[in-house]
Amino acid sequence: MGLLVNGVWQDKWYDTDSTGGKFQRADAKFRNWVTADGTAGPTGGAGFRADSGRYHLYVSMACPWAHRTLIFRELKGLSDHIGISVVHPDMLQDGWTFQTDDHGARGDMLYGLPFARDIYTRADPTFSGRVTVPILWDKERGTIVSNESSEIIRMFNAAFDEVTGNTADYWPQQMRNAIDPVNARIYDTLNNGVYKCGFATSQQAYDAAITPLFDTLDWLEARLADTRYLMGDALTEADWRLFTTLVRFDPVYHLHFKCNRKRLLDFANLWAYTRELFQMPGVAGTVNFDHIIRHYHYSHETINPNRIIPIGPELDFMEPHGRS
Ligand SMILES: N[C@@H](CCC(=O)N[C@@H](CS)C(=O)NCC(=O)O)C(=O)O
Repeated sequence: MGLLVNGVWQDKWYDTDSTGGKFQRADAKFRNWVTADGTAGPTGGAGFRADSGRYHLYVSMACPWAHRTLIFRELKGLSDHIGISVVHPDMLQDGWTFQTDDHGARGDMLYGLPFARDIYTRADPTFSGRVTVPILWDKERGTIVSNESSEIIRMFNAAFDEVTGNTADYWPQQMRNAIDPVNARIYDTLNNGVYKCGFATSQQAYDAAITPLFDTLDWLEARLADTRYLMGDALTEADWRLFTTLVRFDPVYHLHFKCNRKRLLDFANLWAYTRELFQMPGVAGTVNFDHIIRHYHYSHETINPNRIIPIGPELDFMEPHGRS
């Protein structure tokens, strides 16, 4: 685990000394947008037109943020148009690597580089910051388009529609004002909330994160008693952003991140909803429990110094969900 400083790798865990034990996630630094015609998006520069075969996605199958982009690649019919490389689940002193020895990681499919940090320095030899996944890479310009998953899924949602003919819309214009605040609460207290609990290095920091996390789960459980999806009958990006955290909850966050007041299994609506999303076409293939369970428990030495991989709960995501 580490970061680049002026293009040079430094092996360092997150700094929680300066924040009273709180984990604070740094903002992603590459914020360009692929658009249908290559005009600039909301941030960054122009010149990233949606073409088949031009872009490549670097992901970890363990990572909930990368997982969102993999789901959108499936839902939007992009798998023949955007290639992927999968990092090895163990993230140790070199950060994410393209090691290929086990677990089905097949290395850097574009350049055969050893480390994910090499992708960052290829884009910017003096890059400073954390080397995170997902990374959306432009093969034509030889640079990173974006390393922000919430923006990559919005690009995938719309920019390639003329390439694929797939016009399914998970962020419809008329629902954006309703979706955005739901996303914001789920991001702060749950998607990122599990990390705030798990990476806390003081009791106070953990206490401040754990109560809002379970308040949000209670709120979602009540909401899903009345509606099929978060926004009613329409399945939107809000559901997929929530799903990647829920699917990891019992196998990882409950034990490893100490989010253990209840299990996902104890929330009848949320558990059935998670199963429904899991069972949608193309989604199960994006969920790799071997990488998920292995990555967190093996990589986080400060939390699990002996790197023992727990057996994990028995969960049947294919059990009929009964929601309609
Ligand atoms: N804002 C980013 C966050 C991505 C992120 O933090 N990914 C984690 C993996 S789950 C990572 O690569 N962490 C490496 C590090 O922080 O050094 C996004 O949503 O795309």
